[in-house]
Amino acid sequence: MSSEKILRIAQRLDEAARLARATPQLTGDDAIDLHEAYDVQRALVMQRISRGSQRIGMKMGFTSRAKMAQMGVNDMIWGRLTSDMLIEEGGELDMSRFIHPRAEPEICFVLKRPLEGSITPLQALSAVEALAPAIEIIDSRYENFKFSVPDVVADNASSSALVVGRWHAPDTDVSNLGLILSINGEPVEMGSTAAILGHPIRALVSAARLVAEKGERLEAGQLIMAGGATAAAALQPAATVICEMQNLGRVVFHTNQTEA
Ligand code: OOG
Ligand code: MG
Repeated sequence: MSSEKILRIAQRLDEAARLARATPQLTGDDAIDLHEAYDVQRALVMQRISRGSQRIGMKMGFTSRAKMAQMGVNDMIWGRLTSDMLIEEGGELDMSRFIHPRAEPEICFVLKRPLEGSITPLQALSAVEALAPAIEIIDSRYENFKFSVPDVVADNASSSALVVGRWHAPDTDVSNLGLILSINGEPVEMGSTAAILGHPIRALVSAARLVAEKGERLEAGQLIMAGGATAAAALQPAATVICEMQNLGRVVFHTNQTEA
């Protein structure tokens, strides 16, 4: 594919994100395959970095049945996280920056050593500095939150913001922790960290393998989001969103008064 086409699509998606205005799915001249989609994603994230954002890690997508079923997708994907996406725990999300944001409960790992290629869960764990309960805020840049797998990969796996809770020791058992996502005091999603590939550490194993396919590695200091354990919940203005995880504590953020 021509680099001109990659740049054109990256610019289209970058603009949709910056203006918080949905764009149609990639069809016709802008239709792409999965390989091209990751090229678009890289170009898109480079544009953010050229505006002053820093790369802070990566996220896994569709690591649970609940997420795959909600979006009608069967393949794991990944995206790049940048510093502009970080929301302070207990902080406020400016809804005017988003199109149709949704929140989902996740586990976040921070690495103390790089990880690369084909590794075992034990090797993955030995590179973890700490882990935390987290909420990812996703916001597809496509109309009606509808996409094919290449579409969503090009759109940096819908990533838009993340809130990370208190850090815990890497040997904390996160294999099967109950969790509740609630909005304004109402439980909206319930599940277990076991929904993430049977054990969230497997998301880290997959992350190392998938980035290696693109010639990258996971770096020390990077945050790795393991993927949503439940379906994602739509966000409204003036809401308090809490994810409570067994043994790990709660993660909170608020949405402001503005409409998305
Ligand atoms: C794509 C991103 C998927 C997850 O945790 O599974 C994802 C989407 O659902 O829009 O972040
Ligand atoms: Mg996610």
